[in-house]
Amino acid sequence: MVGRFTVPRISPSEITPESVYLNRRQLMRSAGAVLSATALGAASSSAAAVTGGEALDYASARSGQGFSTDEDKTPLGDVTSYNNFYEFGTDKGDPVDHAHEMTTDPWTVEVSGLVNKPGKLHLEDILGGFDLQERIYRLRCVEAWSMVIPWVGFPLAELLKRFEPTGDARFVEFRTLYRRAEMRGTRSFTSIIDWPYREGLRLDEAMHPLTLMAVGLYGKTLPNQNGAPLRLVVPWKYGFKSIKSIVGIRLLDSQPATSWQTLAPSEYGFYANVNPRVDHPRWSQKYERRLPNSLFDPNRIPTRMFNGYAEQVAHLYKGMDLSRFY
Ligand SMILES: Nc1nc2c(c(=O)[nH]1)N[C@H]1C(S)=C(S)[C@@H](COP(=O)(O)O)O[C@H]1N2
Ligand SMILES: [Mo]
Repeated sequence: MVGRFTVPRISPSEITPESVYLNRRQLMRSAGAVLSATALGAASSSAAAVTGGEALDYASARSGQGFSTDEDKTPLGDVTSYNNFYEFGTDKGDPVDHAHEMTTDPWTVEVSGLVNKPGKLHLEDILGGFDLQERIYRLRCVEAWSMVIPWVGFPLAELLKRFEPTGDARFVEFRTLYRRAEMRGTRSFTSIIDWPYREGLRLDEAMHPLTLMAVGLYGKTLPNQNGAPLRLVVPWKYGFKSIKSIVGIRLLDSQPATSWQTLAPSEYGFYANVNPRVDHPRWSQKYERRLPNSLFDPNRIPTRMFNGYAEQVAHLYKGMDLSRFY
């Protein structure tokens, strides 16, 4: 149920390479930058390396210039040691200590629901089958801290198109791996989430050119604590929407239940767009703590509407009351 707001319908004919290309051109025009059209060859040739357990080198991923911020990047050490990944515990340091217990090879993502061609993708297909780009995005957690992370990935739209969403598809649901033996946080009696972790997007949000499937960061394979081998990155929404270690993607005609919204609907909405004007009951959202920071240098900066991506995404929410659809 989405109340008064009418969810835009996207017909399959609109989900064509051409429309994605046009969206991309619009985005680049608004960002005033030109995306390099250099094709990437390295991804497919190095796919074998991942099955061998070696760290991939994505140094040759073309840069998604029109999509990237030039703000100072958060150092790799902070990006990989200050994490939220409740499957491994609730402390920020738990994922770096325990996420290595998760095996990510082999890895399969099942795409189902309202698609003409349901099926499975293996990690090799993903790494070899998409043109990888570097995107330097801001990540804003609802807990009022933020980072700037250089991701390596590809637009989610390119993956969805291959499975051909039907005309009835209006939402996308994502599901994280749930493997109790390898995820100590899911075995904990203090665990509050009804596993597996689930998230969702409206189909037009999922098809937006900023919405990324990340397979790496800082030019290398995604560390387990950051959601290996592939995770969603939706930079204009609070971090909890950017679901990690995805094994299932389902196209639906109605809004899916998501983990945090189910747990505390008054605190976490389905949309979860970064919005300094709508406070969380426990955290003001007007400012954020940009990592790295310290007690003496809190690095507190104002939070921007849609996390600074308003120009690209505000049109998606035209006519919606964002204090109601938080
Ligand atoms: N499966 C899963 N995905 C998740 C989470 C989680 O606990 N489990 N935490 C979310 C939250 S709250 C944030 S802020 C980001 C953090 O991503 P990072 O650790 O790579 O910075 O991951 C999101 N994705
Ligand atoms: Mo978060």
